Amino acid sequence: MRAGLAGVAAAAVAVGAAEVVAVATGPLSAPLPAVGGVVVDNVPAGVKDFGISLFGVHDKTALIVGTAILLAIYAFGVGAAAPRSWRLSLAGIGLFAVIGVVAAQTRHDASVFAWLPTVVGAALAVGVLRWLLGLAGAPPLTMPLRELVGVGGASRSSATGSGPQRADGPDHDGASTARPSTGQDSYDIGRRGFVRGLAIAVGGALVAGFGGRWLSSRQAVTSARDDVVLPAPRQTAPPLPAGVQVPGVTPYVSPNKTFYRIDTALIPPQVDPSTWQLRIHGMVRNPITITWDQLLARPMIERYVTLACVSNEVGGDLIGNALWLGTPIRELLEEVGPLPGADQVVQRSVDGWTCGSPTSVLMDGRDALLAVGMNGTPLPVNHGFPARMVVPGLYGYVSACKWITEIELSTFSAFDAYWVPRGWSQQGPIKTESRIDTPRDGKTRAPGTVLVGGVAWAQHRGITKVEVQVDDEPWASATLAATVSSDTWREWSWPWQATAGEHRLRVRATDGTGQTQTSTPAPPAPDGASGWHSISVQIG
Ligand SMILES: Nc1nc2c(c(=O)[nH]1)N[C@H]1C(S)=C(S)[C@@H](COP(=O)(O)O)O[C@H]1N2
Ligand SMILES: [Mo]
Repeated sequence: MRAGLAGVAAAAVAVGAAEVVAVATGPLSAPLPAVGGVVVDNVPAGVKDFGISLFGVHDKTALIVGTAILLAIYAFGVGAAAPRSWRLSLAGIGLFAVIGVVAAQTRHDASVFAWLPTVVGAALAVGVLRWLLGLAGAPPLTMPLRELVGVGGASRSSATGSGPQRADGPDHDGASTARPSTGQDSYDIGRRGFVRGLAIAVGGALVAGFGGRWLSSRQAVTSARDDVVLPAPRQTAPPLPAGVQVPGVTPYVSPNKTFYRIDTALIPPQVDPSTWQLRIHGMVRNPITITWDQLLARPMIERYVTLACVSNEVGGDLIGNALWLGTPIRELLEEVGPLPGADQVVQRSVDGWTCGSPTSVLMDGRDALLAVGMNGTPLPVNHGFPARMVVPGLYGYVSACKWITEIELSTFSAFDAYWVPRGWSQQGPIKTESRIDTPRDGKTRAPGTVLVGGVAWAQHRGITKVEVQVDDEPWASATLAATVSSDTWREWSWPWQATAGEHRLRVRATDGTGQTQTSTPAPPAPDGASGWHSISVQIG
């Protein structure tokens, strides 16, 4: 048991120390985020509710916690093996190191020093494990340090051990305070000394881990972002008309702080605008590269656009509406001149993530933006600072590249973007959908007039009708709230004369092309959920 705990503490030290080293080598070079990133990119398509879903904030926490638990279990085994076979423990730590190094070194754009955090962490783990085992009163380890690094004779010393190992103990213990004592008393003080040692190791690991992560985040681009002065738009967005908002319904404009977030980045990329570049190349007549200053000098427009995630379930909240400031992507594309046949615009993020939009959609006159501002501020780091794409009418996974650094004109037959081999379709136009926000599912209301309300969206086609049905009654037309354009969602309301009892409410929307949203339920994969949102409400 104690040896197992010592293993867990040693692993904690490894992970914590690695975070400190990663302050210099980049946060993604630390083993936990590196391995987590490899897992994110390699979950097989078809692993239900995981591989086939796009990553939200909760998935990430679950992934990191899950990876940490697996590591703890593994480390317990590595520690527990030590008293019987130190060699086996070393092999276990070695395997941890190999996995961490390979993961870190194969991440997109990994630095040549990406291996360093894991190696330092693993080396410390060896020292900490030996030290704690000594404190636990374990018999001296059967292998001296010299042998561990591959020099000196491999002596199979007995479990009671002999002088040399003990003698070299303090050298690599790393802790001079609680050095192991030999002899009879070691077992007596072993227990208390061990608990103290364990506390020191775990405490040190936590301080190192969180301290390292904190230092990394201080190197973040927050101050560069604070310094950004957004240019004035050539065209400001039309002012919000009165009555865009229905009481009790989701805010028409989603605040940055609560705007949904979906991406594969375990740690959001920190992109310094002063070194940022956007390269537009591929099947074009005239490839160009623009800098941040050049981007800001381009004509900017301001538009409300509602972004939606293909993973959004019917009734779900992976959708938000913001005021974006950006330069029309069409003008940039006209400048580079796509060659005939270049039907896909591939967008690549600094972390290697890709998505692809139809060239025709980006050129058809809609307000597709290379955006730098969101609701009056520079893009938040989580939402793609310094620059991202926003395309009305396409799901985010095929159009909304955050931390964008490259645009490559290509073809759909030549290139599959990130989510395509993972089971999602190449084309992702947003489906016409609607949602009931008030009352909430399962709520109780008094009989009489109950205001039913929600949102409906069919970006770039617009919403022309929303209908509500109570139980099996005929569909009733809801009142559509004001809106600024067909590129945003639209709120709606319907005064319901509610009678006592349990009722089911359903909603359906009709878009600007006259199409009513399908009643046929479909899951999010491969190209977006469909079906009518329904809730049940208790009256009386
Ligand atoms: N670099 C990068 N951009 C990305 C993603 C990603 O994983 N990496 N996810 C996309 C998906 S699936 C969606 S729905 C939108 C979400 O944008 P938001 O997080 O700003 O709401 O970003 C898109 N852009
Ligand atoms: Mo998404």
